[in-house]
Amino acid sequence: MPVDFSGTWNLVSNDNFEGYMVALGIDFATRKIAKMLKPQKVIKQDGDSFYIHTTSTFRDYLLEFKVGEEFEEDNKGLDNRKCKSLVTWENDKLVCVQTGEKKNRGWTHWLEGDDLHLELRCENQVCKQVFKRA
Ligand code: VL7
Repeated sequence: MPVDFSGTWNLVSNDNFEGYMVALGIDFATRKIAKMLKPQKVIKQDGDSFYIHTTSTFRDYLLEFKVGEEFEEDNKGLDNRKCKSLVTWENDKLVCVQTGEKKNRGWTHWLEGDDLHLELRCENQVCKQVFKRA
């Protein structure tokens, strides 16, 4: 059975989100609000087609892609930098490389038990998020 990330997921831990946001150049006032948030992710997966909607009381972000197909990402409402993104499978992990102005930018999703894990990377910063099913 291939891995299926579909579902509604609530953030339960968020390690070094501050460092990740600093690396992205997010201003102090925005960081202060952003780090209080408990975002929810709604993921719809149909084979290699993904819809990932991250929502919060402050901002939300929608990403749709197919694994193996590079796309333009605008990061609207986040750092607003454009990049070229490519998501691939590495075994059962979903790995995104975001090529652009920021070095070493990307993220990895995987399932562990019934939890959804997300590692967000930018430059020398790694943020680790864990989500539980709503
Ligand atoms: C998306 C936030 C910090 C700006 C607001 C914070 C709003 C809720 O890209 C992401 O996930 C991938 C993988 O699931 C799918 O797009 C992470 C949150 C990153 C970066 C920037 C702070 C302002 C948080 C949208």
